[in-house]
Amino acid sequence: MVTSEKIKELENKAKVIRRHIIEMISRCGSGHPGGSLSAADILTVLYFHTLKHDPKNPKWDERDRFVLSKGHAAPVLYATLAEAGYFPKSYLKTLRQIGSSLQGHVDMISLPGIEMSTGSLGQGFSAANGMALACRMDKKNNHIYVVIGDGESQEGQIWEAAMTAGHYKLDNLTVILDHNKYQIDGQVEEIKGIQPIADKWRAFRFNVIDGVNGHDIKSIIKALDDASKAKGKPTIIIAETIKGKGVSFMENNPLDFHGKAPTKEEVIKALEELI
Ligand SMILES: Cc1ncc(C[n+]2csc(CCOP(=O)(O)OP(=O)(O)O)c2C)c(N)n1
Ligand SMILES: [Mg+2]
Repeated sequence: MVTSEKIKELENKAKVIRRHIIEMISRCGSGHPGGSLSAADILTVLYFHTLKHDPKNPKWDERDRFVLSKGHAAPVLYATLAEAGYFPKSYLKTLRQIGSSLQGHVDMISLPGIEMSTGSLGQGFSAANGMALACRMDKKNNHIYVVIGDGESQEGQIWEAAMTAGHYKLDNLTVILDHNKYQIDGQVEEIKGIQPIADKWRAFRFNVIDGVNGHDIKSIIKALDDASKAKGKPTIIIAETIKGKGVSFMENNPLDFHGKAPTKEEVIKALEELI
């Protein structure tokens, strides 16, 4: 049972993470705000409620694993890791600077806490399958989580990976689809539709938890709790989200804010909305 105080605490944490996303991207003048903001509540629940992890010991053998398959949303993962204590928050200022470990897409070699380097869409999920299989072989009682995008779901590799996870009955794996309905240049359903998405995952032998409000902390917690209890099948949580969530003029506006930094004036407006 999660208390209302804990829910409030998580809601506030997500707001802080959204503020970091805006500040980081505007400071360096490039990056992906839309898909970072849509995943902020999901990552907040994962790192501050669900995941078994130790920021002071990122390689802890018993840890759960998180893979951000939609690696262009790096700012949300950096902000979350900093808030969790993996590295000082002041380091967020170095996003996309030469020599920084915080590059435009996440790098597992240079940044402790990153389990898989991603950015080439479609690949992170396959790596997560490998982790889930390895943990099972080692008889480890931990869980692997992977966030994928809906545009990313047009990649063939996503479906190869889905077939693998279903075939091997990877019940230590949970996929979370950030279903924000937009990709880089428009609506997913107009560009190359993925519906009926829940049926597709069922056909790939997944336990499907759909209709989850991906911005409601309580609903995300419940979905993740249910996923961890599922036996004999991997789970997908279809999280209904809004691209750019939390900043009114970024919401559902991929042509301006999929991969572009806000101006100084826009930053002021955005931060006012995130108090
Ligand atoms: C293999 C590959 N092709 C193209 C790109 C360029 N790209 C970056 S993000 C993106 C759109 C992704 O859409 P979606 O998965 O819906 O992400 P979100 O809406 O969560 O930002 C594209 C095409 C890439 N990173 N990798
Ligand atoms: Mg999308």
